[in-house]
Amino acid sequence: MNINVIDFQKHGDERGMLIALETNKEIPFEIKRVYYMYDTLFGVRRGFHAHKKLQQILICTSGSCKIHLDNGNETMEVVLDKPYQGLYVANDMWREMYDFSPGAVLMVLASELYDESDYIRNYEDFIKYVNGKKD
Ligand code: T46
Repeated sequence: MNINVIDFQKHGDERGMLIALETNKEIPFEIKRVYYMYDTLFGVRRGFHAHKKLQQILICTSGSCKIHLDNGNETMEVVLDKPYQGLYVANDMWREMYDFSPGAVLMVLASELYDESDYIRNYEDFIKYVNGKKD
């Protein structure tokens, strides 16, 4: 599976580090929404859905977590543990997030506003949906 982990440009000096992210520059789409997860406990697994249209960049701005991706044919695990890296997650991709370290913050930049009808929350439905697109 082709996974795109983007290394953002670091602007650092003796005061510390800064990352700047702009629509259609570092981020390959127009950012319409930003949300973030924090206080997710280590044993908790979340996500368990795919999106029909939404594209996202996932950035673990603090601590670490793991992302399980599944395109219906292949799966992959990605560790996010660097605040200067972003994982691009395309549409039609099942995702689960887990192994959040204490204090982890997972920030998400999204290409669309929140829309529950864009979610596929049942794995069998997801497989049918991606297989149906191949016909
Ligand atoms: C995704 C992964 C990485 C809102 O009201 N607005 C929002 O923009 C979002 C994202 C969520 N919510 C509400 C809906 C639920 O009542 O917040 C609650 C938790 O959302 P959800 O269970 O969908 O959270 P996760 O962590 O399973 O998934 C989220 C995103 O929903 C999803 O798009 O790709 O993070």
